[in-house]
Amino acid sequence: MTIASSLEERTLQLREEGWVTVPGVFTGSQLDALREGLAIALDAARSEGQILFREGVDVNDRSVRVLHLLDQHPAFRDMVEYRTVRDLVSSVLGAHYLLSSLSANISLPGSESMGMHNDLMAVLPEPWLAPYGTNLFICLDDMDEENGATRYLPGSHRFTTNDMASDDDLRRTVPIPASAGSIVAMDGRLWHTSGANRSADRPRRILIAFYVASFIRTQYNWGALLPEPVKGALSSSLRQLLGLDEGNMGVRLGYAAFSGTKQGVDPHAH
Ligand SMILES: O=C(O)CCC(=O)C(=O)O
Repeated sequence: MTIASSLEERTLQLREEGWVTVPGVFTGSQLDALREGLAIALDAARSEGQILFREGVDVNDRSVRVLHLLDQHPAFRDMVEYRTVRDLVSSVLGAHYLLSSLSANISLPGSESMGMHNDLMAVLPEPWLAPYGTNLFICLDDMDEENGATRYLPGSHRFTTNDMASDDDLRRTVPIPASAGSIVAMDGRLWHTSGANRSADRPRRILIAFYVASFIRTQYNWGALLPEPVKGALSSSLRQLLGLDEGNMGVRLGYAAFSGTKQGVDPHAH
């Protein structure tokens, strides 16, 4: 597959294939800051006794999940707002979306593939008729098949119900290799999993930024989760991205009655 290089090409690939890789988004000091932020967040999670192995999601404790990042380092706040990131998200979700969660999966040698899933199922019951969510995987290390690159099932962003998936799917998945600093963006309907890390000594760290259409309830209750001093220092656009001020009152779903015109508007349009 050729690399989509313009926003239009990326939007098209996301629509047609259900995913796209954008190489080299974070480099140099930005990438270093994200890695530093993750190390700090991991230390904090350990010292607070947070559970890093998510039983029922991952197979063994070689998959280390860090669930709280946003308040741990400014690099994360900058990252979720970064222009390339927002352009990618808008290309799937349009203008009205929220950050549902921001976490990390550190896949250590010996980690196994988690269950096959799409990400919309975490926030929305089937049928999944439109890409009401998009997940961005921000690679902090090079990832390839050996160290557990994310794997996806081709064509599965067209599955609308759970029973369109089968036990055989994992075998038919394809890895998405990506270099450190790249973003792998996925349509929330695409079925995927983490790859097994078969390397001897190559951990694979990714940040997972999941964005949802703004009528969906976010996985994290940001208002309750973030410490007051952190919330107080957020930019207004970041407050909006986290749904801190308006609740769901900003949601209009595009219906004509709210637009003040007689023109019908497709509520599912993006
Ligand atoms: O770690 C990966 O490659 C994928 C993680 C994932 O799909 C998830 O946590 O939902």
